[in-house]
Amino acid sequence: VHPTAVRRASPIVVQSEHTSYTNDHIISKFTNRGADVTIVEGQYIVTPTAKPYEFQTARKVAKTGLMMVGWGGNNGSTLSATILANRHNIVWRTKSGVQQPNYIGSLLRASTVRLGADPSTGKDVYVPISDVLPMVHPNDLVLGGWDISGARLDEAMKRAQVLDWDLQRQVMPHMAALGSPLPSIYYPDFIAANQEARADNVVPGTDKQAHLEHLRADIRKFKETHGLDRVVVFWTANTERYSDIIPGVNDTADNLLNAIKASHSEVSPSTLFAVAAILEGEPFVNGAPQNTFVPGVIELAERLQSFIGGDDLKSGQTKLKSVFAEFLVNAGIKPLSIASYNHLGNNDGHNLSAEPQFKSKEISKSSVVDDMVSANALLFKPSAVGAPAGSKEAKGEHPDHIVVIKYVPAVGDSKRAIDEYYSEIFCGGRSTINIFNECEDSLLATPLILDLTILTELLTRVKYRDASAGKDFKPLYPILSLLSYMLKAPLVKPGTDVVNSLNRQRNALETFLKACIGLEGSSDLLLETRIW
Ligand code: NAI
Ligand code: DG6
Repeated sequence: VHPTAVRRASPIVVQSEHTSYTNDHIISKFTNRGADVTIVEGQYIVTPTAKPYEFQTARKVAKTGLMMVGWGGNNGSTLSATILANRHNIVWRTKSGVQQPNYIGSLLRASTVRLGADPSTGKDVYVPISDVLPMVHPNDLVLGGWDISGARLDEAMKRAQVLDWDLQRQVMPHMAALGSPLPSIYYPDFIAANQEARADNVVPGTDKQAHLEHLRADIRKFKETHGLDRVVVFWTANTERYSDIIPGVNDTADNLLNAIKASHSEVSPSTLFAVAAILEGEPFVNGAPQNTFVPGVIELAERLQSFIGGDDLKSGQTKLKSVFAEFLVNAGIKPLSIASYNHLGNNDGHNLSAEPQFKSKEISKSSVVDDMVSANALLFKPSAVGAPAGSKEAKGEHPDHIVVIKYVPAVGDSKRAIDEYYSEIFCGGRSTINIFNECEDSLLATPLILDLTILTELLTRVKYRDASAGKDFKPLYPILSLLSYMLKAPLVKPGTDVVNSLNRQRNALETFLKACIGLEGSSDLLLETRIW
């Protein structure tokens, strides 16, 4: 491709032997550097490794639809209204003045990466992350989805009580034009009984195979009606209870498909949606904490090479925890206990006031410090080999960690969260740090749904090959762990470690995006500033 054509079509042009551009693709060479470490008689023997890869990214952004499960909820309606406000450039009055629509809180649309330095000034050059590779713009997403509540989108937005009235008032006709969510699958046993009154828009019957076919037809129809290349199916519906993992039912892909045929009671609505998306070859992202991805779903996604990502949006309290706990442990300070409380009064809080649904959330909120703790054996005794299973020694040392959520209707969507970090410091000293934060829950969550959708679409366009073996390009592994930054309990390739550290998650993503244009990952070495 002629360099001028590249320049016109792309905000960044990499001039290097590692990067080439065609009309259809960006192709890059990347060396994955690491180290093999073995311990021999107490000594670490380290062998640096370097493996060459090539990435091929399709340049044409897919015309993308976002089908939300739970479209009429706080997140679904807020996301729709804010996209419409941005698309139609609606400005509104608040008590503090005139407010412009924006995408603040979106990693992709509102944060930057360092590309390098300007040789004439030596100053760093930063670009929006969304400029690194071609990505869908949130304003261009085609919106749709399902909800067990049939409220039209304008009514749903009003019910959510998240957005300023002047914005609601102006965006109302656009929201009304979106219509009502499609009828959804409602198995009352999976969400709190207090949600029953909402369920006036459900697909009739109890035949789960028929329900699966129904959802697949919905996805196909949405795709056809809007002429879409890609549909991301996104669970932003109520948190479900955990499904039991039962051998013969949901432990393998075939067993799960048979369990759906037999309308087995342990197949949840979210699992059914995931299976429908996978069978349609469209990505599915789980924004809630339940174990939608039972082993059978993962096997099915692998078998059909269909992308999945989850679990549970990491918006406020937990995001801060993944930064703060890492700060303590990496500073050589030993957290002894982390006590997290929050209360909120929206419908999510109402659903979570039931014990089985709270349990799902408690699990996803609790796992977030595990990797930081296990990375520091100087502070926390690792699990003892040979210790009785389930014993304290087998689990290894860990800070006490509790999570409490209470439903307080009066505060609505404005969540209040309190965290106490109680730590051991130098020579037996103690430090207590308390953090209180208050935020509009859905306004933190909404940009994450956008980031997850946009990244997911991008990752379906990236292929790789092992350059040393001269193989053909193939898609990435179906579990998109590169989405981890936005997720509380990241789903990863079975057998690989979960990374919870927010900094490491961002670094992984940034390094990957840069690798796709043939640039090395970010180094803060800045050697030129440290030598003569
Ligand atoms: P919400 O309760 O306002 O909305 C959920 C919607 O899902 C409701 O409209 C409900 O009618 C619908 N629903 C329930 N079961 C359904 C089904 N089977 N099919 C289709 N629709 C169904 O909740 P919100 O605040 O929008 O949150 C959505 C989910 O995202 C929850 O699971 C929540 O735990 C999770 N989440 C929210 C975060 C936030 O900060 N707002 C952050 C992390 C996760
Ligand atoms: C109560 O914690 C409600 C939850 O759904 C949260 O608002 C949501 O999971 C966000 O959690 P966090 O811990 O990231 O703020």
